[in-house]
Amino acid sequence: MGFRLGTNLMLGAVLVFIASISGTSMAARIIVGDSAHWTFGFNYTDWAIKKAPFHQNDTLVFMYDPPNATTFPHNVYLMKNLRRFLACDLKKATLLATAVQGGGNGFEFVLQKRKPHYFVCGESGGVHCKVGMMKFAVLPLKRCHG
Ligand SMILES: *[C@@H]1O[C@H](CO)[C@@H](O)[C@H](O)[C@H]1NC(C)=O
Ligand SMILES: *[C@@H]1O[C@H](CO)[C@@H](O)[C@H](O)[C@H]1NC(C)=O
Ligand SMILES: *[C@@H]1O[C@H](CO)[C@@H](O)[C@H](O)[C@H]1NC(C)=O
Ligand SMILES: [Cu+2]
Repeated sequence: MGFRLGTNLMLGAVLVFIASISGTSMAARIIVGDSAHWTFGFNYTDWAIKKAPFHQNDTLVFMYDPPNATTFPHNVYLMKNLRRFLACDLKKATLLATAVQGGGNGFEFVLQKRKPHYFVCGESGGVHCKVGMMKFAVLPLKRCHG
């Protein structure tokens, strides 16, 4: 069995988002990881907690260089449910962006639905998710106008 790094914290992060109530009127373009971009070993749970709340129609931008001889490949998956997210189990996960789609201006994902979204990097059979902390949950909130 693999690591179960930060399982309770992941759940905690989800609850923090559910508890949040607030809103702004403009959809935001949010670079995942800010200047760290989408990379192995950055704590995306911590990042997401500090970045919350997210809102419906905000755009997440995943930036990662295409793989070459000296860099690791990354990708972006949307996990099926919380249980699979916590376990870094890629079964039935949806591939959103391949290893080459994070280049240039990055891969953009619009948070259209007000439901939990579980993002992970699926590289190395879940190792980037389990060991590299490349996983975070987002619950977009309703945007309040005025
Ligand atoms: C990642 O961030 C969370 C939330 O701030 C923190 O509780 C956790 O200890 C961090 N994980 C590691 C491995 O540092
Ligand atoms: C989100 O964007 C879509 C398409 O631009 C728009 O139809 C919808 O009203 C927007 N929803 C919110 C809550 O802003
Ligand atoms: C691999 O990609 C990195 C990041 O884009 C770049 O800094 C490096 O020069 C590249 N290495 C090679 C051998 O192309
Ligand atoms: Cu990765």
